[in-house]
Amino acid sequence: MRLTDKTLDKYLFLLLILIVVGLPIGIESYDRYVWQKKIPAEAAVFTLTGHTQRGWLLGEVQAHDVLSFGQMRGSVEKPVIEVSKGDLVVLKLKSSDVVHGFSLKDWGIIISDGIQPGKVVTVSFRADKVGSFTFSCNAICGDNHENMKGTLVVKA
Ligand SMILES: [Cu+2]
Repeated sequence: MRLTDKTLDKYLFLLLILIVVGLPIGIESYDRYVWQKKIPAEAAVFTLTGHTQRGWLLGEVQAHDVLSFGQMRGSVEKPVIEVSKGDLVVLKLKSSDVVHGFSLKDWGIIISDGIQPGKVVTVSFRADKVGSFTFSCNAICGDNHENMKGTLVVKA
């Protein structure tokens, strides 16, 4: 059987649809599958997404959000994460653009090999100290690198 150009087009189109729809679903469920197994239910989980202009964005950031963030130059987010003493804190670190880094020195957490776009780096620690602690990006990622900071508040 010979494929006519039209049939071939149809198959390629179908294949394209499969990839466009299937890939995000696949990544999403893989992400959920992997981390749900490792993160205990009682953990305080936060997602931080690095952005060269906007700093650390708290929460899940979708691609279309990042696009509009890109146009809003100048305003840098400095998120504050609040937990209670004794909490198991899990941070899911992501990047929306370039390679970022992460450090929370008070717990000796330093990501040395970077947070690659499209990957998730997870760190966890027990909030056993009360106070305000600064976390930052430790990979030179752009003009706003110095502003790429946030605060972890541990309440008694
Ligand atoms: Cu950075």
